[in-house]
Amino acid sequence: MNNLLYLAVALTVCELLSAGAEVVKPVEEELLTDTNKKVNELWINLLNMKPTDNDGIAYATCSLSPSSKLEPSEVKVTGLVLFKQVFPSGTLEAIFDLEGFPTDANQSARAIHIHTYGDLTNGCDSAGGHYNPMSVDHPQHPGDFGNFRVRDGKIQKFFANLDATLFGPFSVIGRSVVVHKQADDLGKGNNQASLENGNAGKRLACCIIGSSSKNNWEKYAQDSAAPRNLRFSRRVKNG
Ligand SMILES: [Cu+2]
Ligand SMILES: [Zn+2]
Repeated sequence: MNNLLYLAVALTVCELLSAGAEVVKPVEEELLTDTNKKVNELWINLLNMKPTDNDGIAYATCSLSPSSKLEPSEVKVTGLVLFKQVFPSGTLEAIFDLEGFPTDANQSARAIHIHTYGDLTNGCDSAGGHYNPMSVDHPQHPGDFGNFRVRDGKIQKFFANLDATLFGPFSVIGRSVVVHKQADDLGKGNNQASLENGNAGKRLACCIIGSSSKNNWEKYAQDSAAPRNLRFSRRVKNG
């Protein structure tokens, strides 16, 4: 009789334990999922990463004007630089569409960079040096776009894979794009300035990079006047 009683008690305890386990497990899982979600949200908010519009795609527009510090005899460069990047790890795409350069052949290539400040109160001169969040030498800065060839007074270029980003703590939104009078020596000039700015000379034109809707980008993607290699890349993508 005693043995039967022990068995009954043991069975009841087992049942209670397993019932308890069934109750505890989902609660623990829910807690974990909840904690994960909260930590993720915290990171996203902290880094201000997730764009809330455009289906997670960030767009930026920079509308170039000639530097107010230029001599009257200098060329007046205007135009647009457009950026597009898909959240969170897509590479940065950019369209450069600039005009106002001399139209004669044998033009020097022109350097274009992202500079630190979106401050143009003293023309392009108040934009600071190259944006350099990792304290590295030129031309390893995220906005070292290199040299651009001038054709018929214009620069038109599409890039699909740039190093700069529109997301996170190193976003270039609010910083500036500067177009220079000369070519970039790409760090090979054998002096300190070469490792800071590529000796690209006077700042001809600049703009502040601002968040934008997709309108400008989409207009270009459909426009026959879009940079030649953008049209080419579209043809390739569309198959
Ligand atoms: Cu520059
Ligand atoms: Zn640089």
